[in-house]
Amino acid sequence: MSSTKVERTLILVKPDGVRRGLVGQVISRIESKGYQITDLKLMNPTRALLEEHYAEHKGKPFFEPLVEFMLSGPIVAMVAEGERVIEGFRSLAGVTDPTVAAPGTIRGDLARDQGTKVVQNLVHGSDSPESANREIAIFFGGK
Ligand code: DAT
Ligand code: MG
Repeated sequence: MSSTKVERTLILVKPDGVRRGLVGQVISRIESKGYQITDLKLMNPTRALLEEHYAEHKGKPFFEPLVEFMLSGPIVAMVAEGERVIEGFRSLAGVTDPTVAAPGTIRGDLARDQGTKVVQNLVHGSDSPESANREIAIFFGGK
């Protein structure tokens, strides 16, 4: 807890969040927490980009539904910066399953089980410094 190392994380508002007009709420929560958004774009990612981003899930039963879902509409990609922002944003987002994500979190307040093969949970946040570097390069490396 005494660490003060500045980190960067990749945050995505997934197609469900953009479709439902929740981009502002997500950004507001990030800014209200005190993190700085240093990069931001609305985009239509390619299948190749998404397969690279979600490479760790290749072979899992939800991989193809996940990629299809992520291709179903525009997403917003951003980089947020701050001390322990990787852990901090995952805390703001809540756990993966929105049904049990704590009230007060983005997923807990704004998402629920939709009965689909892939969990639709509004946002992505990198889970480690290694993932963050890799994912930021995928989404913003060639800008
Ligand atoms: P997170 O997004 O919380 O880091 P993850 O990296 O394990 O979760 O999975 C990526 C996404 O895939 C997740 O946001 C929703 C979906 N997903 C994960 N596990 C799933 C499962 N068991 N069934 C359906 N979809 C799942
Ligand atoms: Mg993940």
